[in-house]
Amino acid sequence: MTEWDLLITDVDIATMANNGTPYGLIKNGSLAISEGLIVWLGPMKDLPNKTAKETLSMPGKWLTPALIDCHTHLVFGGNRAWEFEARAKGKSYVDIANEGGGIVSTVNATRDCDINVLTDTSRARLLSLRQEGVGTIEIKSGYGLDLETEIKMLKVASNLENEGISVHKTFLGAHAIPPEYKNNSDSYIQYLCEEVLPEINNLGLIEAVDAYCEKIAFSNNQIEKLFEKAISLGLPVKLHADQLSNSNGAKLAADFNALSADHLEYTSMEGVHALAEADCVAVLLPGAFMTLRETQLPPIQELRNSGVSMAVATDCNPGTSPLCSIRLAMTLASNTFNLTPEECLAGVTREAAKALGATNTKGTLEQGKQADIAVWDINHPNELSYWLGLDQLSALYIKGKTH
Ligand code: DI6
Ligand code: FE
Repeated sequence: MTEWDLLITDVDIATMANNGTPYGLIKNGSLAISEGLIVWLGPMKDLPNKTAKETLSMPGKWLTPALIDCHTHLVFGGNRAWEFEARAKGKSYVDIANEGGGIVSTVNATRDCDINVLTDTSRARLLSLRQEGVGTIEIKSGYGLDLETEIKMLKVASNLENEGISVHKTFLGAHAIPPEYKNNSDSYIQYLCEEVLPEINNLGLIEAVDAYCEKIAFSNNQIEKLFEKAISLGLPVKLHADQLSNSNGAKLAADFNALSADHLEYTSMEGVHALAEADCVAVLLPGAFMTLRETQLPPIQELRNSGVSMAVATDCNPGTSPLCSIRLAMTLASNTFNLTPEECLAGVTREAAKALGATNTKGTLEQGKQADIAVWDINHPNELSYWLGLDQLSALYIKGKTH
């Protein structure tokens, strides 16, 4: 029998597998890696008598799955600090959007941005996430709103894979109505369905399609058209739903078997039941809730009671969530949305993998899964949601390699 590539011993492991124990805990365990996969894990006492090319004893450390940020708009030009300032002086997000600020101002900045500058500024945000243990990230397009710039954004997102993080790319052409289609949003949706989405899909640049369902963005009807097109191309969908008002977004997402419905502050009980029925993940975005000084909480207890999977993500974007810290997203999910620390960690591992349709390879530490592993200097994984701003990452393995 060939030897293992790497054996890690004398560690506590929060596998996050649903095995009936809190955090899927293995006390005093060890974990073996070969060819980028987890090939064995369990208590030290059960460790098979097998050699490894490299063995690392890590007493006092904890292993968790590498973290997953399953909802970001990390690639964008410029920033909107001036808008943040205007909100501090009392303006609302909707007022600013209606006055020509908001998403459209980032669209202009992204269209104008040189691809190298776009890559460098986006990389800085990505590295902030990686240094906190993020091994997989989802990145949406949606600040181009024309074929050329949407492609530019998605190419930048692809290039960021060179930083050792795996990137899931999502087409969010239906993010806002671009200036060229002002008062003609139906034609814009038609343009997306007939030209942009098929071309971007042909280029192999995306794994999913998202849309923004809101009064200031697109109607349920318009999104249905886009989703029908996505499904016909074999692409799964997800939705920004019920963030600023209840527009039955959760139900719309569920009707299309969406991977996830995201935000959900204004989701009704009917929406919660629809998510449960469709096994659609609720992605909670406390950074946007905090930045918009929102007061309407998502229906957390109802989601929990109905058995809806809950993920947590940064929503990293220049307008509503300039958040480049997944650890802070976890803390906010606990302190603001009342998630338990275990739900927060599951929300950025197991449930985030589900939101990306990646449960076969990621999200838990189990035999056969990809060796995406974060090593922490902590006494218990509840600390990962507890500290604000403490760097506790000791190492990050992606496909079995350290970064
Ligand atoms: N995600 C989004 O796409 C919008 N809100 C949110 O939480 C707006 C992003 C923006 O203002 O740029
Ligand atoms: Fe978002």
